Amino acid sequence: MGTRARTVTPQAVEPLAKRKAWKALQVHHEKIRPLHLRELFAKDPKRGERMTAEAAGLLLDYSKNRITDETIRLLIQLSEESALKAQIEAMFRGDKINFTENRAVLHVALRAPKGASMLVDGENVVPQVHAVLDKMTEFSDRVRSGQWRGHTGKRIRNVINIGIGGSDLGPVMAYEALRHYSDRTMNFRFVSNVDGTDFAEAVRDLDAAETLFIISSKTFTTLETMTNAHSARDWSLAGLGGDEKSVAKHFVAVSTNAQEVAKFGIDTAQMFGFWDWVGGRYSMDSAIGLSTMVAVGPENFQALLAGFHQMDEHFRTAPLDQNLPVLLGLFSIWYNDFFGAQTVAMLPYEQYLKRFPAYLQQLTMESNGKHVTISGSETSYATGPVYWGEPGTNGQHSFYQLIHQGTRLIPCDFIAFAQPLNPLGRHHDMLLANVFAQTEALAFGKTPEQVKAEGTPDWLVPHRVFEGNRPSNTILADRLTPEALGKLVALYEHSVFTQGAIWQINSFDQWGVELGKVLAQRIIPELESKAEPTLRHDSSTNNLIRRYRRRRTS
Ligand code: G6Q
Repeated sequence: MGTRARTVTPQAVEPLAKRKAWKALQVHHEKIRPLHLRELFAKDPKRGERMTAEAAGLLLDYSKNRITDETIRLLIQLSEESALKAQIEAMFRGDKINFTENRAVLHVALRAPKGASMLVDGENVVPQVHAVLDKMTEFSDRVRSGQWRGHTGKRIRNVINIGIGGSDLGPVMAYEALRHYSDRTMNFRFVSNVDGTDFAEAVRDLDAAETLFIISSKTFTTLETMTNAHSARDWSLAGLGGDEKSVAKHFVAVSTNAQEVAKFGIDTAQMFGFWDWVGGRYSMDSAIGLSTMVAVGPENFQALLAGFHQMDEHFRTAPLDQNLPVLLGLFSIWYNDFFGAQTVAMLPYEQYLKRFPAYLQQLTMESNGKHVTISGSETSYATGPVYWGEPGTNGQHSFYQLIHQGTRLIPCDFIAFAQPLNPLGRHHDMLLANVFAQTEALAFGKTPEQVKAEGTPDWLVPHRVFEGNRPSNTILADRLTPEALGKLVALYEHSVFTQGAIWQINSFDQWGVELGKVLAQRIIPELESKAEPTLRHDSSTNNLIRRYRRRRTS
């Protein structure tokens, strides 16, 4: 207990719900709840200009939130009473804030510039980070230039990343997000699911002689990844005449576990390392990003890291009330804990960000899906909301109906860019017009008077009224560059940190995931055994297993 408290700061152990600002926010919420954004905007003509913050080229417009200056003041006070600044410093200092696993949380070191110093157990880890980056750069250059050849001498045209969770979602999201910058003469695919369809579809039209696999697994023991990796090995060997020597030309590994990598048959000289102070969902800018670097090239990868770093510096140094990740985190707490909102919608108006909501789902929900505080007691308040979303404008033609006229409050984050990567006639103006129109409609709605004035018959009026007062943030950047992507991801990483720090939970472990990793292992032998197994599960599970055994194809 004593050690835990020391790693997190003494203030953080005072129960959240007992803090002055928390209680004041409860009272304040009663005043704010009946206020409509229409009134708030009418009273303050400059609200839309005033309630914005800008950092590293990202503009956050938070004026369409159900807040006043007093709300901001109290939320900032809450972060001060939660010792947020001290907790940020503890992370950057390399304290073991992931105390349930006794680990530092230092993904910020992955993007620290050469020459910087960040310590884990007294050792500066930045040189190690750059040594791996140099190795990745050399490898990427060789693959991209065609110098790295496959077993038969053919050039590598296809790169398949095999990984799952944090070893997949970041690489897929980043590849899709930065596709515009990728080498179009190469194919990049991502296999994660243990469902054989994922692997089968990924390789069905490929030539093994031109295909390189990156096996990405921090532990190198994850069931799905190891199963897919073995199937990849079989497929590759079958396509290359069964010569074991070919493995060296067609497989590399990204892992912290050299022993398991060697056991699999990959020379550890072809292993790209990272460290236990990098959590899976915070690892897309470590060697886990090797496929990203091969796709977009080392320079673009460096730009991505530079973007991350700029947001890190902003988070570490900017005053709390102008700090983008802090503000985003505080608004999430405001809706989650005071308005009782259960979800947040992530709505990027940028087709290249189509996997961004899925990526953020893991980042936010695996980090803050906790109900026990750092002192081991149950929280008396709600923690991590459900994150979900789709790119705009597609979502507008499906689930936005519920956001506009349903019974739930769903705060939304809209993300948009001023410049298109694929200029095409009027498309971009139309896209952005939709962003602005949606946030406007959500905030201001449409009154019965307005609906009537349009000539709507009385009986139809209630159906066509939009009550409005539905909050949103708008994040506007100039252009989706590698640098901008780094800033955006870091923005959400640190917003997650802010929320976890205030909720007094450990955002950096994932015991729920660990459980899943062991549960299936018990059932696999029961499915595979030739003889009828003695089943000791509940009657439902026993029954399902028996039926599966009877009905399966082999
Ligand atoms: C992320 C989680 C989890 C993890 C995967 C893959 O924070 O820990 O999603 O990334 O379970 O783990 P390996 O990289 O060890 O295969």
